[in-house]
Amino acid sequence: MKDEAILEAEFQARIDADEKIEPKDWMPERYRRQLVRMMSQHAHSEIVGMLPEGNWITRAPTLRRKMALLAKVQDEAGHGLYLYSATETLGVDRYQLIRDLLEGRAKYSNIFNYPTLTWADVGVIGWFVDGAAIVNQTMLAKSSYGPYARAMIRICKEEAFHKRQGYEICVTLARGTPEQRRMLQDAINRWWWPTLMMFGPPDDQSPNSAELLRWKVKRKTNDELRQHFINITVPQVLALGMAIPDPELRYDEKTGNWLIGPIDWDEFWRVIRGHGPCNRERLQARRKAHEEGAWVREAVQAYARKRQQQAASTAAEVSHG
Ligand code: FAQ
Repeated sequence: MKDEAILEAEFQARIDADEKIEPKDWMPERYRRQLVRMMSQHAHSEIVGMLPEGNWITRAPTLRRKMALLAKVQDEAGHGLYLYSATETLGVDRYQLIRDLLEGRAKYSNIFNYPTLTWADVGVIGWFVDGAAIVNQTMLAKSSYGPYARAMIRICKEEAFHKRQGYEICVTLARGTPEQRRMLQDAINRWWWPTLMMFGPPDDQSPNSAELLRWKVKRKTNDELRQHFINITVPQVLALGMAIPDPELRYDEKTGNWLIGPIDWDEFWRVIRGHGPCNRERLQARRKAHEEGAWVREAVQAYARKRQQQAASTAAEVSHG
């Protein structure tokens, strides 16, 4: 049996050589736990993330919009399932993770604790929230843990469709009546700052980043990804003739960055500790869905047991016959 320190050095050498770590490979317990934390939070975010937009499926303005929104919300459910499956490769049980969520012990993205007040919110979520998710997840597709990186590749392809459906809604509203433009601007004003918070606290207040960067789970820091998103998104907002709700926003010729005013980090910590505008409502909706889905889980388990019994009796017949 090799010494733990040697195993760790070999593990780090594999990471440094950009090798992927696979489920059966040796890994430090801390690496495994960090991945379970991050991937399960991500899975929960996808599932809770269905709720704000799901709220608008019955009120979409046209059949085409309804079909696109339905497909998007179903994709988010799929992302949650890939991510719970990927997390299970680390030796945890998804039902335990889901219990942690439903009992209020697990985190999920801050962004899904805000309400969707108008149809413009659906457009802005696709554009900003999926846009931010793409920036973050394109990097995670290069993460050192194989199952997570592979899940991200497919998820990012679907997020790209989501972002386009959102931006297209916003283009339509921006070219519409003064009332539609006002509605769009109001949604931009409400979603801009919480979207910037999605990238996590500033680097000097991010306890997990250093370790995750060393293990190449994260490939860029929270602030680097946030800045990249800002640089992509500000010109898109301006191209629609809309405003960014930040009086301090300015372009820095030297670095080519759009610089923003201060983010209200107190709001972020409040929201992720359970005191955002919709935290209670979101968890109640998930608990209700979980209870109402109990019969489906029981039926699936009964079917699986029946198939196992059939397979066992067929095997017994073959060995006797
Ligand atoms: N929300 O040390 P760090 C989507 C927590 S998917 C809530 O910087 P880390 C698709 C963090 O957990 C959106 N909590 O943490 C979609 C930690 O607490 P802990 C989800 C947050 O892990 C679109 C503490 O703060 N995406 O949108 C947040 O190094 C539309 C200290 O933070 C992912 O999960 C936050 N925003 O970096 C779906 C991507 N940020 O656990 C539906 C994967 C930080 O120590 C509709 N995750 N915290 O108690 C990541 O990339 C990273 O985990 C970060 C945080 C960047 C989120």
